[in-house]
Amino acid sequence: MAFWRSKKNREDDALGQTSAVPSEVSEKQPASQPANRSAESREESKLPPDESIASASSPGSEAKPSSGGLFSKMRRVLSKTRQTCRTDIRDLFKSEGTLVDDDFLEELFSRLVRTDMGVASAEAIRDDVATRLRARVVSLEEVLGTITEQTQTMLAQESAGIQYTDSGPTVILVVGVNGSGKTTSIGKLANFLHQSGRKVVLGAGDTFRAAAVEQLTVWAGRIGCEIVTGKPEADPASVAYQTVEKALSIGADIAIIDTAGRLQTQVNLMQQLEKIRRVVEKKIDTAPHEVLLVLDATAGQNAISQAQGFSDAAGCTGIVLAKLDGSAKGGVILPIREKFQLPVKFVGLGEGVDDIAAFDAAAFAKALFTQ
Ligand SMILES: Nc1nc2c(ncn2[C@@H]2O[C@H](COP(=O)(O)OP(=O)(O)OP(=O)(O)O)[C@@H](O)[C@H]2O)c(=O)[nH]1
Ligand SMILES: [Mg+2]
Repeated sequence: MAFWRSKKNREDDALGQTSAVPSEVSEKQPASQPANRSAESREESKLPPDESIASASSPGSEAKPSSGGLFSKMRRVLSKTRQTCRTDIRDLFKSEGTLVDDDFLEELFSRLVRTDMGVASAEAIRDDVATRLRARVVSLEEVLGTITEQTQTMLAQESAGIQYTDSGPTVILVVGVNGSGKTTSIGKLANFLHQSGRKVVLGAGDTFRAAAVEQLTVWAGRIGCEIVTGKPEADPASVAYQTVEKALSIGADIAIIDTAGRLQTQVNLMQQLEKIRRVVEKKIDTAPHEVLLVLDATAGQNAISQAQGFSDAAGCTGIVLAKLDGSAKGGVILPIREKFQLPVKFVGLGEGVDDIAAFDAAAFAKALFTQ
């Protein structure tokens, strides 16, 4: 898709003061594939499943988020949300068609709210249906077509892809609450960028858990990209610094830095993110070029409260909505788009290496409501 290759200057982001350069960082070449890992240790370290990783390099796999593949994949992962929607809305229709009156509109509204799209979005869709179809006898397909169009309008956004720098490595910081899907999303994104010919360096900035470093190391090994790891409990900012340094020294196109999960209410940890930003900026004054907030789609409306604190505190530039495949709450993307100025850049469609797609409003709206 075109935007993967577009190079736009990022918007200026106010960062704090610079700080001392941290130490205690080691650099590693990509790790070789760990052999015969037990299911138990895989669970503990949240390693990606073997079969999905194996498909990463298999020719013909859907490694690239192309529009055609994207739509069918999106349709598949949104099936839970779509089933809820369609079944609920279909119940409002008689075989010969149904009159769009106040009762119908109120029923439609309450059924839309069940997709976790939130009251404001459901109201907007209901009002659009009222404007266009009131007092007419309509079919299910006609109403769904109207809803799809309105949803697409509401999801429309200007920028979708990564904002690449004009020169030097593009630095991407990945943040979010615990378990939202950060490390997995990094692995999938890194794989896609690597496959599209970009040189990628990963930074294992979650130094709290040894398993977190191992998880990212496995991804790097399988993808075949470089990774920078710190000693256990090293300062995450030092890992971030060394990751950017490594990216500069080897002429990498992209550096993606993982961070530990945190809540925006954890002041120390949020300050740590600030420090990471400052040290990264010390190396490249326009970095980080992207701060991606990973949200868990299965959290539904809770994902929004997660986003609210983070988007300001961490200076986020975009959202990755992970775990859409497991969610019947795909509608949550509507209030996310409505409440935040942040574009949704990627959606996570599963745990496999190919299960990430660039967000496409039209495909998403269609996959939510059409058959
Ligand atoms: N089904 C599905 N599972 C996902 C997706 N993304 C991540 N997961 C799973 O969600 C769990 C947590 O993912 P991680 O990537 O470890 O999440 P994290 O945010 O890095 O977690 P912490 O580092 O502990 O904060 C793992 O079991 C992943 O396999 C997705 O798009 N779909
Ligand atoms: Mg992680």
